[in-house]
Amino acid sequence: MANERTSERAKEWVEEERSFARSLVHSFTAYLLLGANLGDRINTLHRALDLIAERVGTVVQKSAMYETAPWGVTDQPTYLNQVLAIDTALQPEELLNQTQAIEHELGRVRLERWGARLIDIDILFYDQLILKTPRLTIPHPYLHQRRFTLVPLAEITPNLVHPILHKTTLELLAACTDTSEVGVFVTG
Ligand code: A4P
Ligand code: MG
Repeated sequence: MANERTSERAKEWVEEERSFARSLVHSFTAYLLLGANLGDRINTLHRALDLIAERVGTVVQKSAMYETAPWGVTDQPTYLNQVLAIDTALQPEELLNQTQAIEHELGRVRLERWGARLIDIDILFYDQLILKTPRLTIPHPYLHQRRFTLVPLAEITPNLVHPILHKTTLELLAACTDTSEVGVFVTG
């Protein structure tokens, strides 16, 4: 009993230390899209969120989980998608390193582009940064073409302005010609 209390207190200290350390460094707001269409999709999204909170930064907002028709390669199972807003001190490339490590840890195997996967984590925005390197394009180049991204994004940040297209998430959604089905996922 006493041991449990001590270890609970130790965990609280670690968390306090972490948030203090974060408060000393400048943090950035990044939006991440999680997608899963194989295996136990709900559990995978929960685990991804936990690992992101542990290694990437504070999860400040999360959308509902959405059940979405596959986009690109349509002959594959439906996806669960979710968007997270995180405060992170990581630089963009470090953020990608972490999200890719989490994908690997959760069993992601890269097979076909746009094909079925246990987990995919895309970086949608990183503050108002515009970046194009061989490894990383920010904002995500397809985000404005996909309802499975725009609908959950609009739920948590309808007025965020795209730094290249100069439109809010809601305006991008209104202009989006994608008609694939996207609905809030209801369990049971
Ligand atoms: N990369 C460049 N920019 C980024 C970024 N902003 N975020 C590079 C993340 N990665 C970025 O990605 C390929 C490479 O993109 C990475 O090595 C990274 O250096 P990947 O995840 O290995 O391959 P992929 O996901 O098959 O290709 P791609 O082009 O990233 O596809 P998307 O855009 O991720 O689309 N339908 C529904 N309903 N829901 C989905 O979630 N997802 C996809 C995949 C297709 N259809 C879908 C969904
Ligand atoms: Mg991807």
